[in-house]
Amino acid sequence: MITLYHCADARSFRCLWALEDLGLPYELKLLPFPPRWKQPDYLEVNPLGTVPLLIDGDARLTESAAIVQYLATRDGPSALSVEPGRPGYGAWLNWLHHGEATLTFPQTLVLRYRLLEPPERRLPQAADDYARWFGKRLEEGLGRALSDGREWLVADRFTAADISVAYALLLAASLGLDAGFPPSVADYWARCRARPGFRRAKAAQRDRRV
Ligand SMILES: N[C@@H](CCC(=O)N[C@@H](CS)C(=O)NCC(=O)O)C(=O)O
Repeated sequence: MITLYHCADARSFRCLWALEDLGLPYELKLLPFPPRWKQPDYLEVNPLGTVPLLIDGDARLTESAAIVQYLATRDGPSALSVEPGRPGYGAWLNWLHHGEATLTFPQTLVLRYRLLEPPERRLPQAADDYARWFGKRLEEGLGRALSDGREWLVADRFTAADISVAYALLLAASLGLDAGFPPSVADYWARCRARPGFRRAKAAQRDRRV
């Protein structure tokens, strides 16, 4: 049985969405955020204190993009994978990791220095700079890619790459950065939110909220 440690709408949402989309059985451990303060015994399970943590037999993974890739390929080719040697394989991997490394990372600085730190430790200039940095990368990367009218990022179908990138859009919406989405990105984000797997993942975290 796969176990996923998760906080509502944190990066572990990518993993929950992939589990739901693939229809894999799993146990969900829903934690309060941030677990290192609100559930310190979690540090015994994951000394990093971060979510996601996915345990599957002897596999222990703590990187959300790697987990989505792992789940998509765990049992061989799946609806969410693009296989080595197939058209779009390189683009699939690149978008999968772009979603975290390029589109989510700058937003965590906005989150921290605009909202999470106590007022006296906030850094409006850093938060504003990284909000702009995110906006530029979004426009130059995802916005430009979608301007050819494609529905999904690779292989003419919804894949794990879309899950990874769409999570970055979810976080942007929660930070109020979605007002700057180019129209093609706003439409893509609406398509992603309408996916049955996205809705089931949202319901799963809602039903088990602590
Ligand atoms: N690169 C990792 C980052 C994991 C991470 O930092 N997760 C955040 C939630 S989105 C977290 O657990 N933060 C709590 C903390 O750092 O104490 C991933 O993609 O999973």
